[in-house]
Amino acid sequence: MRTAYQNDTIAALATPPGQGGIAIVRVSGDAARTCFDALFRPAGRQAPESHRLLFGHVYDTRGEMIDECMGVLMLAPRSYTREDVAEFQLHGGEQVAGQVLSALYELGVRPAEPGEFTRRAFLNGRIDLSRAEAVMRLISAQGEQSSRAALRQLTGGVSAFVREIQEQVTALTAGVAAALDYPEEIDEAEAAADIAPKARGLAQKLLAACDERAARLLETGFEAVLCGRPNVGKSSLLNSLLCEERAIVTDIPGTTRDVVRGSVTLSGMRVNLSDTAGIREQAETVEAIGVERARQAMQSADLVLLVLDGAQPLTAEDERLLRDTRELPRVILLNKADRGQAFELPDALRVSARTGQGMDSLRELLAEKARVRGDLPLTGARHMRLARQASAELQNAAEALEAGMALDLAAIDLHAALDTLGGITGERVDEKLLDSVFSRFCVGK
Ligand SMILES: Nc1nc2c(ncn2[C@@H]2O[C@H](COP(=O)(O)OP(=O)(O)OP(=O)(O)O)[C@@H](O)[C@H]2O)c(=O)[nH]1
Ligand SMILES: [Mg+2]
Repeated sequence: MRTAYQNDTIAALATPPGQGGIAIVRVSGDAARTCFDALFRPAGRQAPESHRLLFGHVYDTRGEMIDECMGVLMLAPRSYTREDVAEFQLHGGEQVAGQVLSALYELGVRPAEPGEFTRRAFLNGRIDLSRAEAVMRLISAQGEQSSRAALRQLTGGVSAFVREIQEQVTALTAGVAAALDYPEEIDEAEAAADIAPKARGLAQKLLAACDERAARLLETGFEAVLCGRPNVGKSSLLNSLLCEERAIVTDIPGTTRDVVRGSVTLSGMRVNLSDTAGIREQAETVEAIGVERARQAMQSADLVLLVLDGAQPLTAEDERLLRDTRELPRVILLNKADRGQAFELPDALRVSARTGQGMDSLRELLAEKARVRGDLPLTGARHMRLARQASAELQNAAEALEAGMALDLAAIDLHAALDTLGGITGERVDEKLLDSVFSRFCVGK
């Protein structure tokens, strides 16, 4: 673990910028305590003691009062960064926080870079890299399910899974080393026959742990696209699902020209809905572009909601859309159920954007389709990339052993896999990786 970084003292606003109830300025580093003593005066002459929230006032370096505030000192190592940390909880508003930060800068503190507090927590060994990333995912989580996944990662789900595999790979390397060191006692072919299937099993376990689709859904949400010919009620359905008048609704066919988007959270999952231009052949220029966009949106959707007017007989355009979407993941909605039913279609859901009929079933269906397994060991893109690489290396080791190649060749692959796995938890990382992980954080975290 590298700890020889510049242990200067950093500060940043830890709450979101702009207006708010309170603004927290966080300071971390060797000078945190002296800065705290210099700027904060507790009421009632209480001596600042670690981990005790105190009421008082904060002053600038000339002794002018900036604000009434709460102050807390968290001395190393019991702090977020494992360094001395001070926090000022100020009245919300950038002005006050800005003045406190300026005072700190005058005392020699420097502004923190994005993610620098968490980076220090990592460098000081308080959390491993996968947990640091979990902190970031928790901050940016878009729905309850993604925040739960991030929390699982934060509490060590990824680390535990990876450590277990690392231990088993280490055991395999020990087996190979023993066979190499004691050729008289251990038969090489027997050792190879024992180790190869185990390496293969671990390779498969790693692959099975990567679920790219689930990761994407947790990160950005489930994409559902409303499509159909003009005037069937796509925009009305979007508005009804979003519970707001997002898209323009008129009785003129061809009202929607562009893709209109909105998001809802259903059973803790973020569902992104797109309303599209009604699809018809004889559309004029602007509308034709909209139709093209609608077709593109359909192709990349997790689910196509094909809307038909259930109160009118199917048109040639409807028939064509039914054919065109047959291979796509789709659900057929027969809208305008309040106006009666002109035809039957198996597996179609009867709804009415006007009366709300069937809308609860539609929400349930969307939630069901968007659900992801709750026990995924790996959901971060970086983790999955490394897990796939380690899996391939284990696979190579197995193949080398099965092909009867020298054991030390397999040993090279096994060590490579260990290295790769170490990259997930951050045991083996370089500065560039740290920069790329932490630069995605916000300042103050
Ligand atoms: N009776 C009834 N009318 C509806 C229903 N849903 C939509 N409408 C009406 O149908 C007309 C078209 O609705 P839109 O939501 O604009 O239809 P669209 O599919 O978005 O149309 P384009 O944007 O032109 O493709 C409007 O007059 C709506 O009020 C419904 O469930 N029942
Ligand atoms: Mg529309």
